[in-house]
Parts: sequence; structure tokens; C-alpha cells
Amino acid sequence: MKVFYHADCLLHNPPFEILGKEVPYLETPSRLSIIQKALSEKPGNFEISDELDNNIDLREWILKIHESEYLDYLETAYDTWVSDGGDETAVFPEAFPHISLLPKKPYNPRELSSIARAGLYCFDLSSPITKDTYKSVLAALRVTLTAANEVRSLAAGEGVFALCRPPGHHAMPSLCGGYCFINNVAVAARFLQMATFQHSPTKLAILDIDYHHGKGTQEAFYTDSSVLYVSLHGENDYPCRLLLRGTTGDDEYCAALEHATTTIQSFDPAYLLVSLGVDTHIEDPICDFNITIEGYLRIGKVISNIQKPTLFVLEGGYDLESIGLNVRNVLDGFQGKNSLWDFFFFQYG
Ligand code: Q9C
Ligand code: ZN
Repeated sequence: MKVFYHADCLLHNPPFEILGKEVPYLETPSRLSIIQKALSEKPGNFEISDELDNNIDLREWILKIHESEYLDYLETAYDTWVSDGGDETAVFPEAFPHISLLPKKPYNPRELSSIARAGLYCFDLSSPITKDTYKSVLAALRVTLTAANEVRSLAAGEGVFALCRPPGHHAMPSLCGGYCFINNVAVAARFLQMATFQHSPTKLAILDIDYHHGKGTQEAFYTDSSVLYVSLHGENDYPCRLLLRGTTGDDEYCAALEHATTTIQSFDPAYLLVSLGVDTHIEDPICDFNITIEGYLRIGKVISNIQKPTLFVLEGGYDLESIGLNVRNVLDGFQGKNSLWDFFFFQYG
């Protein structure tokens, strides 16, 4: 399986976030290095490449999902913040200009103070903007769209993986939050659809297996019958919604996933996009599910039953001990391979 990756994705590295108190930033660059290492272990058939398609006009595609005002904000927020006297560490909102506080008459958001702007375009304290954030955000999208280009030449049941960060599925047209800035999967969906557009829009399915609900992705396609969004996520957590109990383990999860795959199969999309989060793992520091390392192998197998050319894009997953094997097992299971864990056990166990 081809894997796209770029070192610029490591640049976004805020020292902390606020989770009731200051904690080290969980969505850390080492997540990528650890996964990259796990995919490089032998035996393996992953071909990791950092040769990205530099001809893709990222701005053009971002604007299919996000507002240009917001994109300009992401690009300029850090410099404006610092020149207004803000701390050089990162842009951290400290005031949230709720709609009732904003001018009633039309106004230019650029005229707001940089503190007010930071709160206007952000819904939580998990997405500080550092000097290099924008560069990483663009790199993540270029990795994703390069991989999306590749998925067009894949056969049914084959896959390609965009190994990138920051993640994207929480990002809204004009809002960052939940470690997300640009919705990589949503932009990739439009990119795939519009470049293969013939008489009617190409049907696509997005399967979101991150622990959290991808509100950004859901809203992008809510009224669009050509894109089916299916999400498995924890109930009563950040910020929505239904489906699986906090104690959900491998069996219960795979049963729900089989249900999701049946729905996707009857929709019969041209391509499948997978928002691949492994924060469902039992040891994840911010999530409640109980998926095991072995469970991810089963999850990959169930996804492969959909039998479509498949683009995997990394979302969450914060347990650094297991994240590498978890991601690798989804991709190994998808390709009908055994767990690397089984291999180690066989060799050294
Ligand atoms: N207990 C992704 O997995 N912190 N984002 C929320 C609430 C942010 C997760 C804390 C969680 C965002 C891509
Ligand atoms: Zn998540």
C-alpha cells in the first residue's frame, strides 16, 4: 500500500493545550513519526513517499469547504497576534465574541482585535496557532490530496493512506477546534468528486471511525445526497451524539461497523474515504472505548468488505504506546494480512 507523508506535518507543535488545566499538547508530532516507524517494520508492504503533487492548487480546493475569510485568518493569525503584543508561543483565544457581542451592522472581521478574531474562528482551547501551524495545515492537505489522486487508479478493495496531521474532521467552514484547522477528508471528497465529474456527481462514502463525531464533515455534506457520511462515535462526548456506549469493546464495535459497511455497500459509492482515528483504543488518554490492538485488525478486515478503492486519512489517536500498531493493524487487516504483533509474538514470544 502506498503511504504519503511529509515532514512539514511535524512543524505544528504547540507546547500545551487547555483541558481544564494546562496539559502537554496531545496531538503531538511524534504521533506521525511513531506511525511511520510502525509502517516501516518488516514484514511489511508499505511504500512511504514524501513526493507530493505540487501542482494541486490547495486554495482552490480549500474554498470548496471553507470560507476565504477564515483561510486568510489562518494564514495571518500568528503574525497579527504577535504584532498586537500577543505571546509568541501561540495564538490562544481568551475572549469568545458570541454573536450577541458582535456589531449588528455589517462589519469587516479584519477590523476586530486579534484577541477577538482568535475567539471568533475557534470553538475550543485545543487548537492553538503557532508560527508554523499554517505550513503544517497546508502540508497535511497536500498529503491528503496527493493520496486522493492516487485512489483514482486503485482497484476495488485496494487502499492508499494519507499519513498526515493536523487532523481535520472537526473543522467547519469558518471554525477550527478539536486539533483541526482544515477538513482534509471533506476537501478530498470534493476534489475527488469534481475531478471525476461527468454527468452527475460521483457518489462517495465517508466512513469516520475516529472516537469523536466529525461534525465538520457531517455538516459539509448534510444536504448533499451524493456524499454519504457514516460515523461511529462515543455518546455524550465532544460534543455530540449517539451510537456507542463508553464501554464499547471489539465485539460491539465490529458489529456496529458491519452495520455501517452494509449501509455503504448499498449506497454503492465510487470511492470510500476513511477518517482513520485510533482514539477508540482502550488506553487512549481522552476517550472511553475499549478497542484492543487486535481489534484494529478486525476493523480493517470489516472495512475491506466494502470492496471499493479506499483513501485512508489519519484523524485522532493519542496513546503513543499503541498508536503505531493500531494504525498498522487497520491497514494490515484491510489488506488481509496478519498483525505485526502476531509476527513479533511468533518470533520472540
Ligand atoms: N473531553 C480528534 O480526535 N479535547 N480531535 C476535548 C473533551 C479535544 C479530538 C476534551 C478533543 C479533540 C481529531
Ligand atoms: Zn478523535
